[in-house]
Amino acid sequence: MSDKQDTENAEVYQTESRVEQPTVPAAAPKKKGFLAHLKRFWWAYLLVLICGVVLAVCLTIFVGVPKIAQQKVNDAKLEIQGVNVINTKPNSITLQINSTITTDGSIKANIDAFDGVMYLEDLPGQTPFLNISFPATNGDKHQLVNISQDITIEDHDAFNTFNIWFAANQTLNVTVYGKTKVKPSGLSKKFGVTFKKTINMNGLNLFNGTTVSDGKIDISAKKGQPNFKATADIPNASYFTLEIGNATFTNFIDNTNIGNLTIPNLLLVPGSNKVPITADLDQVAVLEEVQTPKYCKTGIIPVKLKGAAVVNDGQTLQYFLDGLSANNETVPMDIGSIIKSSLGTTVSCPKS
Ligand SMILES: *[C@@H]1O[C@H](CO)[C@@H](O)[C@H](O)[C@H]1NC(C)=O
Ligand SMILES: *[C@@H]1O[C@H](CO)[C@@H](O)[C@H](O)[C@H]1NC(C)=O
Ligand SMILES: *[C@@H]1O[C@H](CO)[C@@H](O)[C@H](O)[C@H]1NC(C)=O
Ligand SMILES: *[C@@H]1O[C@H](CO)[C@@H](O)[C@H](O)[C@H]1NC(C)=O
Ligand SMILES: *[C@@H]1O[C@H](CO)[C@@H](O)[C@H](O)[C@H]1NC(C)=O
Ligand SMILES: *[C@@H]1O[C@H](CO)[C@@H](O)[C@H](O)[C@H]1NC(C)=O
Ligand SMILES: *[C@@H]1O[C@H](CO)[C@@H](O)[C@H](O)[C@H]1NC(C)=O
Ligand SMILES: *[C@@H]1O[C@H](CO)[C@@H](O)[C@H](O)[C@H]1NC(C)=O
Ligand SMILES: *[C@@H]1O[C@H](CO)[C@@H](O)[C@H](O)[C@H]1NC(C)=O
Ligand SMILES: CC(=O)N[C@H]1CO[C@H](CO)[C@@H](O)[C@@H]1O
Repeated sequence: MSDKQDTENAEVYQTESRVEQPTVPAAAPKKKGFLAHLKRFWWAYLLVLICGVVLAVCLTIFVGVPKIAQQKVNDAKLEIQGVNVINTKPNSITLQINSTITTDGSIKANIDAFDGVMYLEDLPGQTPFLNISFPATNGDKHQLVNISQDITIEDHDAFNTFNIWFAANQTLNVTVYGKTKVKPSGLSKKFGVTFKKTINMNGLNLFNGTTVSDGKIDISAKKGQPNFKATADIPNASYFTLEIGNATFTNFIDNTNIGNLTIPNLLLVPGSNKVPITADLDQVAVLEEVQTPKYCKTGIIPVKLKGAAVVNDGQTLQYFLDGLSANNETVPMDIGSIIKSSLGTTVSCPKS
């Protein structure tokens, strides 16, 4: 029995001693024991300290720095000064963007070039309509980022839809999204960050505010020749320059088709666009309409324009055509005055 106990005790002791070897002389006075312990195991503490410092540095670099880098990218402001959409072809465009990126400049860091997509923020699905290559930048306070590239339109539906929104809406939200890498100066490592900026931009607002002046009717025009000439002043509240080409619109007074109107070689620039227009109008229909009780008093008719054809260098540009035909643009035309100055007759109201 006692034999067995001894064995058990021995076993227990052995187990304990294996685990708590460093504290075995715990029976000795505490202070002395600790010093002795320190003397013997200083290297372990040093190791722990070094590991701690290394860990802290690692955490800062691998967790803190990426977080800060992402925060700085999030805080950066992207502003666009101008966009040119030129060399417009059915399947490609040349896109030029003048933009600035503003940061607080507190971190010096190089940001890699990256491919970003653009999509309509407020259209569910957020399908990209364009891919753009963004150049490498640094963390400077104020940077010019000018881009010029030939872009293939890969998703025609998405690009057509963007053009419909851009033509119709007063404002629209476009998001630029991409993944890139940031290299803070002084560190050799690069960290992945997400670049996502939503830009609230002005659309064309269906050319609201367009005016038509100097209208002249040519009654001697042969059939198929334009019988109406005028100057249109088309406002472009956006910062886009668009190479549209020959744009033809079907004109309506209420639901009556009164013929076609063409704006040749339309290059729409920001601000005011004074362009010549020609039209092949159904003069009988126009005369009938202007004499109805609705319009005869003022002679001013809100003419509705719906895109019928957009042709640039012989090719149809479906995306602009969609933009100009999805909604009617309404332009008030002083038909009464045009008739008076061209034909010398005054529009009269029907006698009742
Ligand atoms: C960018 O700025 C340059 C110089 O002012 C100008 O010539 C060019 O048309 C601008 N491009 C765009 C897209 O605004
Ligand atoms: C870049 O765009 C800015 C306008 O944002 C313009 O002042 C500058 O001249 C442009 N630079 C080049 C090289 O086109
Ligand atoms: C953008 O590029 C990616 C990969 O190159 C491609 O899968 C995607 O369809 C492109 N999107 C658009 C809208 O062009
Ligand atoms: C923008 O215009 C499109 C097409 O007319 C319309 O469906 C959409 O609701 C508009 N979106 C906003 C946010 O105004
Ligand atoms: C765009 O975003 C802004 C700010 O997030 C919001 O106020 C606005 O309603 C959005 N839609 C349009 C069409 O501007
Ligand atoms: C169109 O412009 C007129 C003034 O030119 C303005 O009163 C009206 O609110 C505008 N409509 C839209 C939808 O912006
Ligand atoms: C444009 O006006 C015509 C003629 O009134 C009409 O038939 C057509 O539905 C209108 N289109 C839209 C999108 O309102
Ligand atoms: C108007 O133009 C369209 C497209 O060019 C054409 O299909 C249509 O026949 C024209 N309509 C009239 C009345 O000239
Ligand atoms: C517009 O049409 C006219 C006459 O058909 C043509 O000479 C001209 O080249 C066209 N312009 C464009 C930009 O396609
Ligand atoms: C009438 C109109 O909306 N005009 C605007 C056209 O665009 C420029 C800027 O690109 C604005 O300053 C105008 O107010």
